[in-house]
Amino acid sequence: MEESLLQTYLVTGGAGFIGSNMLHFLQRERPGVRTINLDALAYSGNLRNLDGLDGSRHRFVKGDICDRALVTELVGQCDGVLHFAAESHVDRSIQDSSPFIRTNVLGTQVILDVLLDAKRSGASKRMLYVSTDEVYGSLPLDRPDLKFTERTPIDPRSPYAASKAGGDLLCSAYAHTHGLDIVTTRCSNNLGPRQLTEKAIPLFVTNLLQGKQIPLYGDGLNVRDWLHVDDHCSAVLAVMERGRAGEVYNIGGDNERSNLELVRAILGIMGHGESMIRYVEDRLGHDRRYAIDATKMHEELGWRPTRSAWPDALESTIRWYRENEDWWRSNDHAKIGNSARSKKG
Ligand code: NAD
Ligand code: TDX
Repeated sequence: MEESLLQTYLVTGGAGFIGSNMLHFLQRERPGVRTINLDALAYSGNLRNLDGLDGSRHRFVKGDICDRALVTELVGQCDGVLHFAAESHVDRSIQDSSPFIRTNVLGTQVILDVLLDAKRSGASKRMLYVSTDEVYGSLPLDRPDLKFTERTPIDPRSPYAASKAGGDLLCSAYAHTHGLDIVTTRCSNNLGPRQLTEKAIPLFVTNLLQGKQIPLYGDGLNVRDWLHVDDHCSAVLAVMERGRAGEVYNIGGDNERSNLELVRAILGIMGHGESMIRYVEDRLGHDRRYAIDATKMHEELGWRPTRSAWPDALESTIRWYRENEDWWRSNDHAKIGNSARSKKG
């Protein structure tokens, strides 16, 4: 897809963590692009995330991606779709998977059907589906040589990952069967501003800011591959503009840390000792290790992370939470990990 042909993107889930960072990123990097932001303002959506956007280039529409009439109307007004909207928290999917199936599978199907209608009427539009590395399942700790590539078989292990894999597979099926112009990204764990306090890093940091302990699941040795959200956004833009139709692109920062290493780094930066760690009952089915091989992004699209250097990315993220207490206090209702788990031993 030619960059110059894209005038307006429909961004779903733009009031959430990554979607809102994408909107800010687009305004900085692509002044000619306009955005329509379709977001249901679920518990995870926050209009404050849109503060600072230039309203002449951004329009917010409160609505559900499962609302076919609304999606049809908005797809009619755009040149391409960046599909971020989702139920995104693994622990919530363990408590109740219904909203995950509805939004992540059925909502994605609605958008695909609307794009199919548009194509049949002669208006083919590209969609980028924001998938996740979690669709690949889990890697063992004793095989550091193994990483997920785009050819690794899908093997989701949480209801969240299964619902994302459902959307992901529907995208590839519609691309194959109907020739829809779909590109898919599978990114590793993001950190950065405006992430909800239910997720590990904001939860840990804001707990410390309130003098509370960090709830660390299990033995703390599970490994995640951390990427700054701005690097995720630059990768999404590269794939949207230059990715090949029907292809999947892995996105990651080669930045693997065990949760214990992550927690120790946070404690060090924030000036606390290990007494602030509270080992708690493990997450059910807790995936041991995620690690992304992003060679295809490097070699085919020339993309490289520029904001994910460690510990700078962690330090700047912690600084954001220190400086935006109003924001995270207004999101505190989202925390579930802390209260839902009992102390171990
Ligand atoms: P988030 O939970 O912060 O935001 C999700 C947004 O989607 C919210 O604004 C919410 O209101 C909106 N939404 C939910 N259901 C909706 C519906 N039915 N209709 C319209 N809007 C709806 O999530 P996030 O962390 O920003 O993740 C964004 C996307 O990136 C998701 O698809 C997620 O699977 C994917 N992803 C996230 C990460 C990560 O580390 N957070 C990593 C890889 C991929
Ligand atoms: O209280 C906690 N204690 C803890 O030890 C929480 C909330 C998490 N953890 C651990 C679980 C994980 O190993 O920290 C790690 C990160 O947890 P989350 O922030 O919940 O992320 P994760 O489950 O890895 O999934 C994230 O990355 C992939 C996003 O939430 C997904 O949306 C994305 O697809």
